[in-house]
Amino acid sequence: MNIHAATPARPIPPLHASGLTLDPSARRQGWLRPSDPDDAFETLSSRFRQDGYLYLKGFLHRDEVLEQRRRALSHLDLAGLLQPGTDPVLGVARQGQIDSGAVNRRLMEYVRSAAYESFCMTPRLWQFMDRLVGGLSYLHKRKLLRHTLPQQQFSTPAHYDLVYLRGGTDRLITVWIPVGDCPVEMGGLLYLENSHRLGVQMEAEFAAKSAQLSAEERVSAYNKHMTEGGWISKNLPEMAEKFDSRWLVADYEAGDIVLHSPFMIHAATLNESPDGLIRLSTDIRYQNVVDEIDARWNNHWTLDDML
Ligand SMILES: O=C(O)CCC(=O)C(=O)O
Repeated sequence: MNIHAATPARPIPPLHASGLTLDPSARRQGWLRPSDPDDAFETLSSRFRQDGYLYLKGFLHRDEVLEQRRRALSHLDLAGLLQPGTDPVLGVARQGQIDSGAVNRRLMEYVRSAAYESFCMTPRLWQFMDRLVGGLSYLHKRKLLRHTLPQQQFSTPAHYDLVYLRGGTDRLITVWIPVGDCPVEMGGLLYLENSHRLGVQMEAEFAAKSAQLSAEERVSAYNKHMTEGGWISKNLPEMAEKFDSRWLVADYEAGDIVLHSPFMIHAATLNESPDGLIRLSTDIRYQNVVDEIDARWNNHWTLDDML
C-alpha cells in the first residue's frame, strides 16, 4: 500500500463542534498520520507508543465492513431510521421525524448480536491486539456502536477514555472503527496531537484531588472534581490554543481502524454529510487478560448505564 497516497491532498473543510468552528490554520489542524498494517510490527507498536494513536489504513476487508454497515442499519431501520426506498448500506437518514427511542431499542438489540460481536472480534484484529498487549487480549463486553445523524447537533466533546475506565488497569487500547466511509465532513474521530502526555498529567491531578473520596466515587467519571459528562471541554478551538496543539482529522474509509491510548485526548465534530448520510462507528476496548478488568464494563452497553 502506498501510504503517502493515503494522506489527502485536499484542504480540510470547515469543521464544527458544540456551536463553534475549528481554527482551520495549519498550526491548529492537520491530517492523522496513516500507517500501513503490513509494516513491521515493531514499527507499528513503537509508533503507537510515540504518537498515542495508530491509524491503520485498510486493516479490515472493506466488503466485510460494508456488510456490517448494511446489517446494522437494516436492523435500526426496523424502527424507521432510513429514508424509504434507499439502499441500507448507504445509510441515508430519514427526512423528517425519527423515533429515536424506538431506534435506540433496536440499537441495544444489535450490540448484543453475534453478527456485531464477531465483527469486533475479527481474527486479524484480536491477533494484532494479542501482540500489542503482549499476551492474551481481552475485549471488554461493553462495546459502543454510534449512529450519528446528519441533523444531530451533539458531537462527542474532548475527553480521554481512562476517565470512564478507572476501575481497572490503565493498560487499555481503544479501537475506533468507522463502519462505512467517513470523510472528514461526516465528523469522525479527531485527536489532539501529542495529548497522551497531557492526559497522563491530568489524570495524576484528578487522582490527587480525589484521594479523599470513597473508592466508588474515585473511579467515577462524574465525581465532584470532574466536569459534566467527564469531558475535558466542549470548546475544541480553545483546547488547541491552550495546549498549543493541532486537531488531527482523517478521511476514514471502510476498512480503516484507529487505535488510541486511554490518555489520548479526542473528540468528534458534527456530521455535515452533504448527502444526508449516517456516520456509523464502533468503539471497543482491549487489554491484556492478566491485568485488572473494570467490572463496570463487564455488561453489554445500555444507554442509561452511566459510564
Ligand atoms: O465516536 C465518537 O463520537 C466518540 C468515540 C470515542 O470517544 C472513543 O472511541 O473513545
